[in-house]
Amino acid sequence: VSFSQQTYASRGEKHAHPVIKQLFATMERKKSNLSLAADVGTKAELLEIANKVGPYICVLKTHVDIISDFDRDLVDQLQALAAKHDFLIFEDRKFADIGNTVKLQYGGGIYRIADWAHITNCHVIPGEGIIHGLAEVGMPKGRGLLLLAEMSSKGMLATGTYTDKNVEMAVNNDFVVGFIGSRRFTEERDLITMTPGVGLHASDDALGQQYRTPEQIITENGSDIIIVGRGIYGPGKDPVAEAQRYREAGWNAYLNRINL
Ligand code: BMP
Repeated sequence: VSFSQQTYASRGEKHAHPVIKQLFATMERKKSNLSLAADVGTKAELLEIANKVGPYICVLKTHVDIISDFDRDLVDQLQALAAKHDFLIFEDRKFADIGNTVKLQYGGGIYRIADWAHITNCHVIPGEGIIHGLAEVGMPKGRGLLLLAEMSSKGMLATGTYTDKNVEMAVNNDFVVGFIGSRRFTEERDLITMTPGVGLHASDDALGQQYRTPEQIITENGSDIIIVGRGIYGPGKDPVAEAQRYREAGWNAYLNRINL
């Protein structure tokens, strides 16, 4: 049976990676396959939205380098919210340099991402060394890595053999737990897919983002988690009401899939 037709709970029970085990258990407990892309500019705004929307999500996705007043206390408070509301933290760093450099970027600098992010991601444009460099830092801490096998934006270049190479590298590296992309990529091991570019209606923004619906992504394409940003906190929106709507839409799309 394809992984897409199994429940999150049963996949979690069998999973070899501790982060994904924890993730599937969280998803099942909260009946949520929703990740919030919290692209806000200040510490106060990030903490506020994480606290409000936290009850409805399985993963909080951050871009810490857009926070103007980032500090150590933000990390402490985010970790407290992750414990309080039962979600994981995914720093969407998109590493893209040689193994030795990404090792320094992941473990050090101001952000020290490996200390607090359960999950991060990278492009494999430099070759497999990027995964090995990140793994040296992240594996001992029990972290997981996603590869950007595809992107959601118009004209993106991650297609064909480049996407296939991502899948090959993922299957062969235990530190890799899955992909950013639009669909399920392999049955060789239970590598998850998280999908950005999700809206309740298919549409675009002015800078190339393309939105597809939870049904397209979860039910039809077999992805595991929807990532939603502006659909939840965009102008004029009530983030709690929208998060509830997306959670329900994502979960129903999953129920429809496993009942197929
Ligand atoms: P929004 O739903 O507001 O369009 O936000 C999408 C989020 O997902 C952003 O944080 C963006 O950086 C991220 N993202 C994306 O949109 N497409 C990709 O292919 C990969 C991403 O990480």
